[in-house]
Amino acid sequence: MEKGCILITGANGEIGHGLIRYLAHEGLYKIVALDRSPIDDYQKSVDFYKGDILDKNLIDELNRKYNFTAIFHLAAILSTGGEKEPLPAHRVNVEGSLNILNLADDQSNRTKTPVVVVFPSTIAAYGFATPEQRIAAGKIDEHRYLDPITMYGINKLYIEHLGNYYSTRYRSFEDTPNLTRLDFRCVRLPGIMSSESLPSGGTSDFGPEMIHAAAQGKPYECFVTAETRLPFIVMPDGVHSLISISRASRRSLTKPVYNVGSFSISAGEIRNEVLKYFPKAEITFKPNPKRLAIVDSWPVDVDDSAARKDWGWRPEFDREGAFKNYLIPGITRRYASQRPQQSSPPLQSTDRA
Ligand code: AKB
Repeated sequence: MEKGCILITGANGEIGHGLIRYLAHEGLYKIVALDRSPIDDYQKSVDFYKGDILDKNLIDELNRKYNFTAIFHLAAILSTGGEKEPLPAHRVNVEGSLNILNLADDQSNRTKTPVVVVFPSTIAAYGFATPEQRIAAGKIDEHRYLDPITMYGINKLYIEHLGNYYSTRYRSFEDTPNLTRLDFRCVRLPGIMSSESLPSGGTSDFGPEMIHAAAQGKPYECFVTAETRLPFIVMPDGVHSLISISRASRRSLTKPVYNVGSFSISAGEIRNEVLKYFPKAEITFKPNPKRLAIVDSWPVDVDDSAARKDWGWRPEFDREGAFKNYLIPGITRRYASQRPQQSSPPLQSTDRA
């Protein structure tokens, strides 16, 4: 049995890449990675399992083989993908999460040490009735407007509650002496922009897609309006938030769920930032009503003062630094070997609703 291990589900997703790189570089833990498709920047220190979060035999095998100190449960079907296939999304987002909570519950009890379960929730857990209401609400805390309109948002909000239940009340009617419960910790992430990968199946994807298209010399047709505003964070800060909450002292955490934020920006402002660095970028707006309705139900900004106060959350990158010091240099390097393809068709998300 391996000790001192960290499990990462959805390891091949955008956050998974960043998290594996960070933890592998630190070299403090054995990393166990699970995904349906192989992780491409395969690292020697990683035990990779190709498989489904819904495969209970596989989850049992992991439970038998390893003692997990922490689990980063990233596997999910995002908002646009979830609207296209709501029932598979429910299975992955809810049943898959339940499998992980049961694994962590079993291990916590077996080893008598609480397994820390880190769950990235999302601004999709919020839901505003109208675009006017979201504008009027401004920067919102963790407790209001929790009426999500997407399968993904509903699933995430439910798992926020279920995780908290597992860590505080689950099995409370059982006559089990010395019950040790798992330690559930959750951050609500805004849209994420990475210089290294493109998201798929999300609705905040217009931000990163616009920048990646410009760096490749491809025209981009944005699926929301220029005025559409969302909170965003860049990948290193997203990873940093998950690592930080996983290591915060339990006593400092006063809430089951914390907002983390960095900057709020409209699609038109992202375009302006992109044009500073890629003046020939061709970015047009052709709103897709279904995807726009999803974004219009999300907050324009988040109040993350509780995370700042309780566990010292601070993003490294503000809006200017995110573009100047992280996104533009990284994306430029990534596509440096490719020639501009001005005649290519506009880059659009494959997950258009
Ligand atoms: C999505 O767009 O679905 C995600 C999210 C905001 O959680 N990026």
